[in-house]
Amino acid sequence: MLTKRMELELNKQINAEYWSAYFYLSMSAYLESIGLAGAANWMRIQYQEEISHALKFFDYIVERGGKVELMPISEVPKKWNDIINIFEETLKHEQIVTGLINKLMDIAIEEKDHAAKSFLQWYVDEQVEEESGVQTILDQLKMVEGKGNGLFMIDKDLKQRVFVDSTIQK
Ligand code: OFO
Repeated sequence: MLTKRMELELNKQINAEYWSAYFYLSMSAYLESIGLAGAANWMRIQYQEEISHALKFFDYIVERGGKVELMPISEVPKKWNDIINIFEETLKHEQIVTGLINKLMDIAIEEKDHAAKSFLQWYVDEQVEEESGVQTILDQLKMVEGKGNGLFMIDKDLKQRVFVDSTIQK
């Protein structure tokens, strides 16, 4: 059984994951509007990943006999300066999410919830991948100053990304 505090914090994280999904979908729409279909695809896959992260929390609360409570999703930005700015904001956001996951882990420790600690470890590891994947793209974009042939090639590469549900693979 989850403690009330743990249940509330896990529910809040469902909301944070949906906010992330919405954030990346908004970026995807913006990237489509400026003709970067590959980067738009990458963000759309990112959106799908966030949905899978949210559902993993949802299923876990149910499995532990808790109550899922969905909260309103607050507004997301709609406009950015350029592609480098988008990936900088993405990295910044993932670093914030890493902080939220670490805080959840701290709460699981305080609540002496060993099962939740084990569950949350998946997200701790996932955040390492999230940050490093975004950092790599950001480095490449900076190398080509986010423009010209270099950007064309990176965008082509980002078009290749497909959704793999890592929540059921690990
Ligand atoms: Fe759910 O990892 Fe990104 O936000």
